[in-house]
Amino acid sequence: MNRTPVYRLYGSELSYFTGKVRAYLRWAGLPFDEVLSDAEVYRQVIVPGVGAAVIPVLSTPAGELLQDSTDIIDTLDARHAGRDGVPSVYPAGPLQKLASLMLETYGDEWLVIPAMHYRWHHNREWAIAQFGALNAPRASPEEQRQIGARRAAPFAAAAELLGATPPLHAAVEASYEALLQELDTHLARHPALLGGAATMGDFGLIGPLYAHLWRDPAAGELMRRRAPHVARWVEQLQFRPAELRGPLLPDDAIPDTLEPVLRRMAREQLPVLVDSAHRVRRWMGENPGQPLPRTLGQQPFTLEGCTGERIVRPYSLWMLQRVRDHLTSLDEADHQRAAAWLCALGAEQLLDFPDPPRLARDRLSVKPVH
Ligand SMILES: N[C@@H](CCC(=O)N[C@@H](CS)C(=O)NCC(=O)O)C(=O)O
Repeated sequence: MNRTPVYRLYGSELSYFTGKVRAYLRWAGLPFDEVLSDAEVYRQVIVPGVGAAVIPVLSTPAGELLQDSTDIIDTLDARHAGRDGVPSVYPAGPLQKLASLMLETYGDEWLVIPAMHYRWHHNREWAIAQFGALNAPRASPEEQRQIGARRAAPFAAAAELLGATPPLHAAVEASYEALLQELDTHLARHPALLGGAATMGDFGLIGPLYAHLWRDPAAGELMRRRAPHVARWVEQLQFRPAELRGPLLPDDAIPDTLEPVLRRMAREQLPVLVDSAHRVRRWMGENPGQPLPRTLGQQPFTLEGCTGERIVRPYSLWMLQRVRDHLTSLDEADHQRAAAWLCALGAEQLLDFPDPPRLARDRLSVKPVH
């Protein structure tokens, strides 16, 4: 294979979804270079190229600019997996693939709550300084602080909008610390989520667990102290990913130790997705054919027995559509096996999910497919 960089990743060490795509590119062994998304790059490449100020963005040898970590990984997986020793992010086994897609949705669309909480409520000054330094690398420290505060403001506000309001802080931390414990127990026995190899679910979890929860100082200290096996997995997936290219568990098995994590997803996130689906269906009925706004009002959610409010994100349903597409594509025997497994996890809501009309991605939100 030609080893000169053919892909270019625009993004930042601070960014959740850049960490996901970077880990994938390294794991897949695809040659790429990375360009920091400073103010100039946003102005000259990202905003004109993708129509929104968002990272990560990947440019391809054919001159395409891809955005959205899932689309990027799916595009590269379709082009490269199975050639030149590049593995696929998708397990061949139907149950393992289902678990992998569920965990991607959980990492991308739910663990944003603890990630943003720890960054903006425990590492705020540090994060502002980093935002400034990365956005304006040549500015003075004072200018960087001002630029950082301005650039960081929407992200800092997002922590509360996503649900980490002051009354929920203790619940967010209790839920995250319990998750760390569950993952630590699992990763003490297995190199990755489904055995010896990373799959899409690992790339979903590495988003929050690298940039925010491993790399930010206070959260990183918590992870290294409380969950050393999780820290080891983060470091392998981000820096030594060849170590996570072994075999998956045989016979489409899901490790027992992963079940508490999947149960947590079913308990915390799935009811929110069901509620979102009802709201999105209603909105689509009232606004036929229209692209959906990025957020659609507020909805209640429950963490560790505490109820809060968060913004409704139609985009999450596009992620879930991927899980539903996989489930509905299964033949009868596999579907029955998946149904029994989902019921045992308390995830039966995935089986009779109130699917909205079919959705396509539309920059940072979604639109109906015509
Ligand atoms: N779902 C998208 C989300 C990308 C995203 O949220 N990127 C963040 C940085 S990690 C960003 O640039 N956000 C700007 C914004 O949300 O307006 C993906 O998978 O790429």
